[in-house]
Amino acid sequence: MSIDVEQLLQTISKQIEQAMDLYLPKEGTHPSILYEAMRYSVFAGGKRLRPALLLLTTKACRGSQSDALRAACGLEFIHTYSLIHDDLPAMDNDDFRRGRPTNHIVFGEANAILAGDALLTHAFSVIASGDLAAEKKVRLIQEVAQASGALGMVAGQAADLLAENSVIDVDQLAFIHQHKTGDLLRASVRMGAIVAGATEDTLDVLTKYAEALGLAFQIHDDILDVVGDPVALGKQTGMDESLQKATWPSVFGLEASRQQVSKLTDFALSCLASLEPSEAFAELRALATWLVNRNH
Ligand code: GRG
Repeated sequence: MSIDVEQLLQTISKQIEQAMDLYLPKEGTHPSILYEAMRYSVFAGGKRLRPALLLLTTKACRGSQSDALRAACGLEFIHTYSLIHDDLPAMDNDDFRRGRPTNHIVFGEANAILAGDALLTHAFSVIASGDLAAEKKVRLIQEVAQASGALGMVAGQAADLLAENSVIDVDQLAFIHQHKTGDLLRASVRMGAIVAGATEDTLDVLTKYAEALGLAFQIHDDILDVVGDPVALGKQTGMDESLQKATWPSVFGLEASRQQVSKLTDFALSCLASLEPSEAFAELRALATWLVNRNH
């Protein structure tokens, strides 16, 4: 049976958006500009990929979706904070994201910084609340803190900024991709497995799947920045080149980058093939294939 991944992501997006609306402070509350700015970026669309990975992994491991919802929203809050801060003039200086003006263009720089800060910290509060067993919550918080913080996404971002306008080698580029993008995707899958109470063996295999998928996703993203359609992507293309950023295509060329994506995807799929029962992992397989063929 073939799986319609776009449809699957739409269903998950609806579910996640309802939950995020519930967990975020209401807009009319004082100081309302803060909540407006947070909500502006959270509800600006996006693929909801991290929540989808988390929820689908929980489902594949026979866990409960309602147990996974808070962690899934927390991940999307953290992802949204990272995009708001990444777009700031001091970082990538982007005016356009997810098809609309970036947060600082609409709310000003100070409010954009605060909206990002608030989303990051609110994520931890949302994950720490709710009925899940305390030990699971601690593990989830540990996973997401490590992935997004000093040794994870922030380290990747710092290395990325350092690398602007300089020649870097493949190891440095792999470091940036692994931490800036890969760590949060890896955490999404691992957190889904943790919610479901998966065995350590399953967790290890799923981690390998997520690591390969994360790198393939980022290389594909680099490729889209060169050959993608700005309308479909909802953002400007050619930004990496104009910022003189080292990317997979700039180091290896487009064709070798495409081959690398395909090899990594095959490896991710082979990881899932070793897990039982095979049908339970069909959606995660379909998602991996879709991700490296997407145009947005
Ligand atoms: C500011 C600490 C800090 C980190 C920023 C996420 C990030 C790190 C920067 C965003 C720029 C970028 C291109 C990162 C690579 C990861 C990536 C492809 C992000 C976009 O994720 P998608 O495609 O976005 O899941 P949507 O809009 O669909 O949610």
